[in-house]
Amino acid sequence: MRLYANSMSPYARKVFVVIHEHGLHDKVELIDVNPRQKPEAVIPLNPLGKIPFLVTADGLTLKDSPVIAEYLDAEFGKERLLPASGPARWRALTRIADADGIIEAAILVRNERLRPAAEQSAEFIAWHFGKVQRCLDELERTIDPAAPEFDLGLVATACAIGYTARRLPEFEGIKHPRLAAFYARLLERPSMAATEPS
Ligand SMILES: N[C@@H](CCC(=O)N[C@@H](CS)C(=O)NCC(=O)O)C(=O)O
Repeated sequence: MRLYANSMSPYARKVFVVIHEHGLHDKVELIDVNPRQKPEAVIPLNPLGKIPFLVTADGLTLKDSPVIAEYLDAEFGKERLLPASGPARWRALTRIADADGIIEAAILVRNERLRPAAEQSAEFIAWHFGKVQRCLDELERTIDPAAPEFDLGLVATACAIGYTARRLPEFEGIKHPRLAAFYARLLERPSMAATEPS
């Protein structure tokens, strides 16, 4: 299989964790690509121009990090990281949706801030920043940093926390104490430590 991704992508990090957890390095070849810098490597296979996407051994092109992560987990994992059914599955999927929403809003804020100052919209930044802030505040209230669970929902949550801490100065150093403890706990997992962008 070929995984088109980028080692800095917070979405792809979920997929990297699944690969690590299930020992799939021999099965998945990483094509490290930045779609904006090398669109010709991405667009013919994925017209959306986004990474990650996975070309399977059967020639299927799977897109969207939750889909790819679930595919690798369901097809190749022994102990599932995404529960197959029941409340634990719906909780994990909702955590993934929230985490990806945090990342999406954080990317929009960051990209807007990278534009020339005179062209930036303070309203746009505030709207998307508010999403990140509220979701992190909610996580701070609800997450149990000491709970011993580990599933794809929590991996996604940690990927979002790690991304906001790296890319939005307001959250650098992980300002929420329970989230900091949670992130530190997940980093004890070799798959999380190995996939932390440098
Ligand atoms: N929902 C997608 C989002 C993927 C995504 O936006 N990836 C970014 C890289 S982190 C990208 O490819 N951006 C280029 C673009 O949107 O044109 C997923 O979870 O895989």
